[in-house]
Amino acid sequence: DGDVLRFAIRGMTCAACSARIQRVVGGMDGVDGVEVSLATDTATVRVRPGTVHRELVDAIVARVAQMGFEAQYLT
Ligand code: 9UX
Repeated sequence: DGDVLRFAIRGMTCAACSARIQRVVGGMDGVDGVEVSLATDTATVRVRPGTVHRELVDAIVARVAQMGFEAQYLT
């Protein structure tokens, strides 16, 4: 199965925030699954095999920013 990308997420204050991010990122091309933790301010994204990681990272950072949060890719 695919690789995993991890992000630090800033700006989440309630469980609906994390649920929104999880739903939106979970629907993006190249994403096979996502778990967003309000407790640890992180998102763990499972990548669909064959996806260019760099492009997906950039797309996720931009999409999360559109929602009013900040995602930082954790290497
Ligand atoms: Mo909770 Mo988050 O009322 O954008 S949904 S603060």
